[in-house]
Amino acid sequence: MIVACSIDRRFAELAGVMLYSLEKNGGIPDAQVFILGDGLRASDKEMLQACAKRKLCFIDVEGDILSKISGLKTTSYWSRATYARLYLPELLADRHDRLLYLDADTLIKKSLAPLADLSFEGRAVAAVPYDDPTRFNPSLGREANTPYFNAGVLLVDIDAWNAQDYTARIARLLQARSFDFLDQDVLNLTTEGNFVHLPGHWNAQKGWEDYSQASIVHFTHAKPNTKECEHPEKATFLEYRKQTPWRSARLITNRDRRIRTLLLSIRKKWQWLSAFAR
Ligand SMILES: [Mn+2]
Repeated sequence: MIVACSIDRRFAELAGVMLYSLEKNGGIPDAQVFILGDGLRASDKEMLQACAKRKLCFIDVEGDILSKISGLKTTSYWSRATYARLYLPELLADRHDRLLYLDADTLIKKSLAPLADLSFEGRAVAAVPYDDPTRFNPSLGREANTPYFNAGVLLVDIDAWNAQDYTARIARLLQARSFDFLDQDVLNLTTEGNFVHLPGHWNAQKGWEDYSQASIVHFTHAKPNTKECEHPEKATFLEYRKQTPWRSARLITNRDRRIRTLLLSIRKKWQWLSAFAR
């Protein structure tokens, strides 16, 4: 099994703690771990590597991948890193393996080994469906009860994905229109409700009743490195964080985040302008 996470600098801290939790509790020491990074500095990569026991494989979002996604709409929430991950199964086509995509805002609490054995039943992806898909489907112009999954924990059968040309279908959708839940909407449209339904403990989101039963906790709302987060698993996050280079990082406030996002967008515009001038 291959594990992958796609981030820009703002998510390095969360990704670092996620990686630490993966090493501590994930139980898949032989899995190769890819970090798709948009604008990560050498120092970010060193800090991320310090969270892991195994050697991480960094892929920079540039060149070929970047040319595929440049021109697509990005916002402070939907970064280029979000798009880049959609190209991973194509990039790893020769691996004939399964790919576990994890959001940076997840925490691994129990062994992931069962996911390495799970049967895809001929489908290309496995994910945790929302109890109520009706809030997502209408804007996608499809039947309200079509199963719809959260894309923060996504298991992909690389061969089946490529056999069904998902990457090309995704690229066409992204060019054709905009979406409320970008990559998640696009992934759901592409699979057309035809995915393996994983039990909720593989992606325990806000409102999950008992986090001691969760295999993967997903901080879908306030992030655990922020002041305002009141998530029951924030304490676990902070405990794990003590074992990473972010051990003494300050908890982020709303104001910090606005400033960071602004600086990042200025930097990106600057890069774009200077590329254009060349
Ligand atoms: Mn997430």
